[in-house]
Amino acid sequence: MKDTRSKELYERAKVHIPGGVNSPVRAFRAVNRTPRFMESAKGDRIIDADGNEYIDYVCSWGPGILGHAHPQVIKKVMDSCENGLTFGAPTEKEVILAELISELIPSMEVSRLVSSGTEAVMSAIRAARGFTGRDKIVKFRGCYHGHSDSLLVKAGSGALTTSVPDSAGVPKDDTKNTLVAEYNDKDSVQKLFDENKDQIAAVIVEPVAANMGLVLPEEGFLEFLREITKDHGSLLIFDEVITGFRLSLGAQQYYNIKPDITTLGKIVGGGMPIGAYGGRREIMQMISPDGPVYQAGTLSGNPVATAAGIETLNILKNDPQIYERLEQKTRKLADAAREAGKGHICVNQIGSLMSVFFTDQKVRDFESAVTSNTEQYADYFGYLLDRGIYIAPSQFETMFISNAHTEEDIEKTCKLAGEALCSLDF
Ligand code: HOZ
Repeated sequence: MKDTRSKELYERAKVHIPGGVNSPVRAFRAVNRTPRFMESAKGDRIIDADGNEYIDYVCSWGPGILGHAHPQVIKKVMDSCENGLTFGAPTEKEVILAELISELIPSMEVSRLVSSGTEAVMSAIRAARGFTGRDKIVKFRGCYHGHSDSLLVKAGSGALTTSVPDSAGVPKDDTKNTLVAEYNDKDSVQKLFDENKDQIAAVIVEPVAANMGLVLPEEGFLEFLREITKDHGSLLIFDEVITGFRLSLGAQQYYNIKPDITTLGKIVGGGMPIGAYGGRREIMQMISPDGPVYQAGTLSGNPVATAAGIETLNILKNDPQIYERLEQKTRKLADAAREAGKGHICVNQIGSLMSVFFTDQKVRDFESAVTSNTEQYADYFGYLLDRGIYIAPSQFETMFISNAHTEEDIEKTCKLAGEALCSLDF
């Protein structure tokens, strides 16, 4: 497979862009390869600068649930562009999107649109602190909530991939109120509440952790978080930047738990940069201009992004069977990998998300996730890349399946993934 053009572009990129990329995982360092520079994508395929075509299981890290360049979404975006790209003033589309969000995720009675998942989470934390009058927050080791200062503590995703779970440039003072518990470990949460009575503003969690690879909540864990936060007058924040509209409309519907605040990104913008945070009216009334918690943005509720988001959510809403179809396809991929790598790998899967870990342990938290042999992951990645299958260039990200993945492409992937696993030296 030719990669001359990608290599040239990477060399040029390194001159004026840190590490040659605008987001670290894209540099392919964890898989010892040169990043592929992409040029176009349609349906379940993505094409690089050398003309190589791949079946894409990154799906832009989640937003591509309908597949790339869905014609209805593209049409809405084009129509919206014709009318101007940004106004810095309210539009009807923002109202429609907020109504749609609250219809599909009822716990988000009132929501505010921002420009990214990072911004949504940062603002949600501020809202929780403003509402409770408390400073401390609890997060989980290996969960990633964007790159705002107070949340870059024991973070997953790119931070974990590059082995920097705590970032340089973050003053200690900015993280002194961030307490860290273990995912799926109720006792570790209980201990923090015992030690910090009446000081915890919120517990923030990815209801399904998807940034240390995919790690599912064990039975009762999310229920426990709901109870303990309620009992202590703290808020429960579900970071659904990845899971929102992926498992069902939200992970909260999937698990039947109602958080106080939810953050969204990715799918809610249909592939355009957007984020949202929202919750009960009394909490969201704290946000400026109604209340004292300040948060603002010129591109917040951007008309082109809201157009893409509305169309995407309407397509999902009008096709309730979509989640069953996504689950079936993903289960097929997961079962094929389990069979081929029996005894050597752990495959976690839920809805249209999945991860293959190169460990014989059951992966249920950060500690077990990092037992995965990342060199084997790199070999697995390379084998698939060279044969036209594009998965996350990091063990600590997740695979995303879209509605556009055809049965034929799923079959092809099962076969190649099986071969890749058999080729490894376990
Ligand atoms: N670490 C990000 C996903 N969880 C990657 C974002 C990107 O590189 O686009």
